[in-house]
Amino acid sequence: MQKGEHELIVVDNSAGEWSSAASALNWGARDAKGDILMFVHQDFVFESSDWLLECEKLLLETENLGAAGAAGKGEGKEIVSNIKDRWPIPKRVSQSNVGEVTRVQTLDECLIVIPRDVFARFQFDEKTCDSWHLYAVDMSLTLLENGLGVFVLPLPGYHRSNNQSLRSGSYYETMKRVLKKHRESFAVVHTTCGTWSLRRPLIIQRVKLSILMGLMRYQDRD
Ligand SMILES: [Mn+2]
Repeated sequence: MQKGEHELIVVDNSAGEWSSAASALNWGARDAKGDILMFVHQDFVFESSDWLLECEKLLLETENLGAAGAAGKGEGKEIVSNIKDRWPIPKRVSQSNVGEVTRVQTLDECLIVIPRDVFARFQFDEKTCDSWHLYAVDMSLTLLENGLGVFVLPLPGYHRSNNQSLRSGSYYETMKRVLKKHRESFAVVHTTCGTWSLRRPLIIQRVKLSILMGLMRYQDRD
């Protein structure tokens, strides 16, 4: 159980009521009462009981806050995060440790925190992100375009996920629309699932990435 005042809103899509994460999460936020909104996957584990308190403290110290998350990617080589993923054997998503609130370009979807007043101006884009992917990436880019900062929090956690999204066709369909939407503002988009150029056709980049993933899978068997 988490310490600190909070309200839990469970968005249950087991009956298929929503056709996208963006629409489900926008619905969930509609009646939320807090000043800070946290959108978190059902398979994300807070590994300490004061996670929310720590998070709130860090957010209050962060100036020009647009959004914050548990994992993100900027221009650096590695993913910025202190969390682990993979199931059933956890693995750190990054080799280096984050010691402070760190600026990134985009956040991973596993956890994204947005102040209520920011969310009043920018909801998740249900048209661009009409699948289950990239809604936090798109939100991050929109916030940057509007002069707000996007940050990773130096907090631990465990995302019990095996990152299957890169193998789905809807991921690339959504990515195509995200890149098109933001192509005036960014030459390159860095995500926790890879870096994408807005100037080269996506299909070429997709082939390259597939080859890379094939090699990684091969190495994993060692
Ligand atoms: Mn997940």
